[in-house]
Amino acid sequence: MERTLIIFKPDAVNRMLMGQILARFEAKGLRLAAMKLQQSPRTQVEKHYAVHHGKPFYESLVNFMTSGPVVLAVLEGPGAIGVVRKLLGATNGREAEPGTIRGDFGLDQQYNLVHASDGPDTARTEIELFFKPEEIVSYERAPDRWIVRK
Ligand code: 3AN
Repeated sequence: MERTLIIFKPDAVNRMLMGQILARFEAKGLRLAAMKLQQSPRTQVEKHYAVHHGKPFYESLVNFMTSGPVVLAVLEGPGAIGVVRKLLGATNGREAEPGTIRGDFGLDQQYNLVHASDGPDTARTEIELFFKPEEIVSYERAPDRWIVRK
């Protein structure tokens, strides 16, 4: 089962949109494998956004992501990485299609509510960066057999 890391960014927490966003992931059939609230240490956020180091928005992005608590989660399901990216929509809320999370709830490029891994390699490294193996739970929900045909 494919797993992806998502982060409810400080704007999602402060705008009290997490419940509505999580409801969309749940309604799609994705399953939570882990979830926690934390105030992220700067070093961890710097590692997470290492690919953006040196870009003009890097400093501001790290400041934003450490400005308040975030909620980290691992979602799983067939094709979860691509499915979640599609549900989120384009990075900039002004360009994201209506019907997507960013398209429906956002107007900004930095305040774009949720981060999600963009590929299998990043998903693996991001899950390892934010979660200990024992924090990830494998289980089945009763309706799972009606969500994905075995
Ligand atoms: P995504 O979150 O859609 O994967 P990335 O990986 O290109 O987007 O960018 C990571 C984060 O950096 C974005 N979520 C956004 O918060 C921020 N970001 C990207 N480009 C810009 C930009 N031009 N100005 C401000 N922030 C940006």
